[in-house]
Amino acid sequence: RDAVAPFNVLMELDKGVLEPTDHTKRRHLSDMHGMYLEEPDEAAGDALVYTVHEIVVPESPDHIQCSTTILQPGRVGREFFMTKGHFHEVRGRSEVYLGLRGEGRLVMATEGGDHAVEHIVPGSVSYVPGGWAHRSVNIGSELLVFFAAYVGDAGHDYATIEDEGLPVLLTDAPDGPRVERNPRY
Ligand code: PAN
Ligand code: ZN
Repeated sequence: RDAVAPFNVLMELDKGVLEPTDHTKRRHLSDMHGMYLEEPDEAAGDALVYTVHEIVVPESPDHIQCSTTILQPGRVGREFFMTKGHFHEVRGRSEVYLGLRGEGRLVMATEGGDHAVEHIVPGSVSYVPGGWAHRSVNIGSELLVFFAAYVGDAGHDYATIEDEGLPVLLTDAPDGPRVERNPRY
């Protein structure tokens, strides 16, 4: 068993910043090449899309990985800024998302092509069962911030959905955010 002493981390609820944080990763438009239907405008440069702050614990099923994600508002073509999205490498591993700020959607899908879309708002608790790929989308005009906790050895498989994406897209339509079939899926 990996011994970890009890500890506390403080979160700035509206910013998602963890203090102390063990590890921070940033994803820019260039990290998401080919994941949006359209190529980003050159004027957008290499904009920051999201930041993840992680609490690092051993990658074992005895532990629970915790992180916060801060998704910037923005669009590429008609699609809202989103995370890359992934299956867990160990397919059966589940995850919980707690919404803290902003307005988003959590798009989930199985390898068989079933899909589900849930809301992320302050106070929303979303349960992502094992076997469901998941991607979060910021449909608002401010930051989207959420906390995630998942089984320690889950791992991340980005490759499976990298090329085709998920069955549906979240687009900015004149009457509001729209869930559209993904033509590439
Ligand atoms: C989340 C995600 C985080 C970033 O902590 O890892 O929101 O999204 P991507 O990992 O798809 O880039 C989670 O689902 N962890 O398992
Ligand atoms: Zn996950």
